[in-house]
Amino acid sequence: MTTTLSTLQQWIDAAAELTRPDEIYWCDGTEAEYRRLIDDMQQHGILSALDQTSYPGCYLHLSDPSDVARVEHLTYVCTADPDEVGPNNNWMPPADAHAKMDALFDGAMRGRTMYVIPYCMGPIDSPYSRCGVELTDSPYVAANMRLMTRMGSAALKRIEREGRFVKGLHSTGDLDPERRFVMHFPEELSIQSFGSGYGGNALLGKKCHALRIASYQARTEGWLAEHMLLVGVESPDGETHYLACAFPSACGKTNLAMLIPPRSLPGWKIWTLGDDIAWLHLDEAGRLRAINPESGYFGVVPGTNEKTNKNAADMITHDTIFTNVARTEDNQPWWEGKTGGTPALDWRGREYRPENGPAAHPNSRFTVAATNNPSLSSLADAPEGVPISAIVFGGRRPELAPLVYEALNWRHGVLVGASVASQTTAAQTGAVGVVRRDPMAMKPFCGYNFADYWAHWLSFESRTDRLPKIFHVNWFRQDQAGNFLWPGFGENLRVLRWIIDRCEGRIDARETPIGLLPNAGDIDTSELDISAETMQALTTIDPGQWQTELENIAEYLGEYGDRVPQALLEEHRRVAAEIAKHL
Ligand code: GTP
Ligand code: SPV
Ligand code: MN
Repeated sequence: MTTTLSTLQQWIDAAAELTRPDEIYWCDGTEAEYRRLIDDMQQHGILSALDQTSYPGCYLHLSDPSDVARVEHLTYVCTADPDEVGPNNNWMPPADAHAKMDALFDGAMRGRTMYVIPYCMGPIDSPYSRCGVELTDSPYVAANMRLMTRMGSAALKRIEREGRFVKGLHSTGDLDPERRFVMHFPEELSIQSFGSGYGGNALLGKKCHALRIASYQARTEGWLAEHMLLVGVESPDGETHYLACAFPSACGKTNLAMLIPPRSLPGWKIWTLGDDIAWLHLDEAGRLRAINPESGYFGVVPGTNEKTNKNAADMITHDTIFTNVARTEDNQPWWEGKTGGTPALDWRGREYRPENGPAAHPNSRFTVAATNNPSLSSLADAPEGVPISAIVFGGRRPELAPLVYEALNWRHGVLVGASVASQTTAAQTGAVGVVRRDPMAMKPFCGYNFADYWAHWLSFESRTDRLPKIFHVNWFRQDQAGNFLWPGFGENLRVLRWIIDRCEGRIDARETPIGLLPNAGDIDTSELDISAETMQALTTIDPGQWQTELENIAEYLGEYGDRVPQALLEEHRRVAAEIAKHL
């Protein structure tokens, strides 16, 4: 296979000239090709088959122990003007970055195959979708891209028709952490990633394209590319609301997107549109609509079981690539939080010993096609996407943030989003459990200056009067002993119900300085083992703590200097003044 698009062919020729692969292979996206990739990787020791009787079509990949998460400190956005990327990104002049990357890529694919992966982010016939081509020397990346994106001939056809695509060049190199970079060139619509084979560093359609490059494009084109799950919540009456929820990495998006309603809420149904990324556009009627650019899930494995998330547990029993989980004696995958089994080999392939730490890496992942998901929405491929009733922000806050609150209006909601903070997780290298600001859950993913990004969010207010309501949730409040106050998982539907009732104007709320909170008793806790005091703790605020929080937020916004929109600062002053009245 080659292409009729000369710009594509020329770019591939130039990349091959630089990287010197032995062979160039064009991915067509067929099942047969996927099988060949899997067989090939097994022969080369990149994948091993798990027990095919209990886990048919499941394989295990163990990555280099230094290469198990995104590397934010090695991720750059390279634009002509450094101010354009802001304090939220690492910046390098494009020419310097190219020189650095050219040196790394020089001859890097010798002895390897270069896979040409044309992909479409979003339904293949959606006007909102965007395409890219990833060139990689990793068959693991090729197989994962097949599960995660609409990859192959159909995408290539669209690329040839449109003549426009994001260029992604990737090589695992020698996996030397000193020679590892993920570079974005939004002005050139290109990405170059070297030295990592892991998830968000290597599957370039995901965070690199669908968030960093797409957010940059979305700003000039008037839409939003967000780190959000997309879920449909159907009531027993058959009324479905679509929610777009932005939680930082490893903070519950996949789980909420495929939640199983608790037995005490019969008749409710959950339909998954997406678990990680949403692209939002205003439609002609002024409603915000969303598509999921992905078509598969790269999800956190630890903690997945029949109780927390039966849909995910079921979905990963077949046709799944596991990365960095442990194995039992009889070659079944194993992870912390799995029901049954004991680990024999850990995620590094060593005999499991508790003193070496967890058996599965805390950021071990599953890759599956969305079609594995029992709760996949029938609208997952709808070119027009789904209309959004509510935007929900959230994070891991052991204290302070209540279970749920509603912003007073869009502008206040943008402040709530810009103020998101969360404990860091194993999804990125570095310390875990440190609360950091993660505005709109986009700290690692916004491809331009956050100050401009907040202005862009605010600008939607003047474009339509049909914007969704904005909420904030926190499933992660803890008591002194570190136990979660809220049961979470399926029970989160109780909170979604309140959110939907608010959207429909069916229920009152209590005005507080930080926004609208549920009245006592309005979050249904029937059949839950939760005390009135705990619910009280989850649905009240401590003005003293919030005063400190507002000071911290002001300090954070201050890092963005004069570029921060005045409207955001005014909103901050208004909330701070409200809190001061309650001290
Ligand atoms: P990324 O793929 O990194 O973007 O993560 P995500 O936001 O999709 O997170 P995910 O749903 O995979 O959850 C991450 C971890 O949080 C898992 O170990 C879950 O078991 C745990 N988790 C998810 N939802 C809840 C919840 O409601 N309560 C509690 N206590 N833990 C949760
Ligand atoms: C995240 O870290 O938010 C993920 C996993 O979804 S990765 O693809 O590695 O970015
Ligand atoms: Mn994510």
